[in-house]
Amino acid sequence: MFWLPKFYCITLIINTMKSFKKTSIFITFLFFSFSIFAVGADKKKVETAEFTVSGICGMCEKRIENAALIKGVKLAEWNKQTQKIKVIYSPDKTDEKAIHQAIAAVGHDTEKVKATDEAYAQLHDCCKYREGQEVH
Ligand SMILES: [Cu+2]
Repeated sequence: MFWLPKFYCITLIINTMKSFKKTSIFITFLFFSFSIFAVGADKKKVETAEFTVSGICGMCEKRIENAALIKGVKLAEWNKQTQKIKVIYSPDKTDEKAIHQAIAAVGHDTEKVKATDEAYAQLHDCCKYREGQEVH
């Protein structure tokens, strides 16, 4: 019976190859998860800030959010009821102060930067929040 050891030998080779395949799949998987982790760590370099911005209507919302979306800002969401804006930005490209200034430049006061009278005067009449108008 010469075929038996041969058979075992082949089975052994196949099994070794199978486990090698599994190992290489595992190693490949490990490698990819590390690269994904590395990319994820890189992309995680963002900061979130929330501060008060004065405004009263949907037009204000668009104006404030557009102004806040300067380079490096990934998300800007202003809520007229709470008067708060939430921004997500990359601290490598910009900072919170720059966002305050950009919003003030289009006529809206923030809790740190007041809009100039000139910028405020450019606002639409229904957006004149300093006149004691209700949020609408
Ligand atoms: Cu408005």
